[in-house]
Amino acid sequence: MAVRTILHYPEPVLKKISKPVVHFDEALKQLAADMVETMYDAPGVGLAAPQVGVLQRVIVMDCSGKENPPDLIVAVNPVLVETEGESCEEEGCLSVPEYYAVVKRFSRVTMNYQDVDGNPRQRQAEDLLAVAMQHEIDHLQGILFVDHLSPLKRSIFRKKYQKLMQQRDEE
Ligand code: GNR
Ligand code: NI
Repeated sequence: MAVRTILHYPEPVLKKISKPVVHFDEALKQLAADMVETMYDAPGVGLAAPQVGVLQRVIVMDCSGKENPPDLIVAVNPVLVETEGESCEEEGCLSVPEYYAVVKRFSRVTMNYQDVDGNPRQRQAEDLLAVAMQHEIDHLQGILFVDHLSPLKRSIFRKKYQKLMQQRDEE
């Protein structure tokens, strides 16, 4: 297992559409294990394969928090099959460091997916886990949370982010 490097906006790979997984082999298990390690190391509540430069439909999540037992979900070829309600919560992204914004999402979702052995699975979620599922599945479509902002907020984001990255380079 290894912690992989997380790519940052505006890295072009983050805008690409990921391919369905067809081979449930050792390489997939290695990728999933590395993604889990990278997510916990960050730390983050989720991670999608394109964030480590792999354009395959694999996401990992754990929204259990520090106080509770772990609730690790490794989802291959995830799809939302039911969505309900509306929620507006502040989001961040490991690929967009130091920027946070409120995004409108579904409040409850049902996700169908496969485990690393290819077995079909289903998971219902609400609250943070529902948001994380939508955020991670977006990554597989090349969509970042900042793509959901209004044009005005996005242009403010771009300016702020440019400055932030300039500051980082100067340090
Ligand atoms: O760690 C993360 N936290 C988070 C908080 C609110 C909404 C979504 C997220 S996902 C993010 C990790 C990440 O970037 N996953 O792609
Ligand atoms: Ni993200």
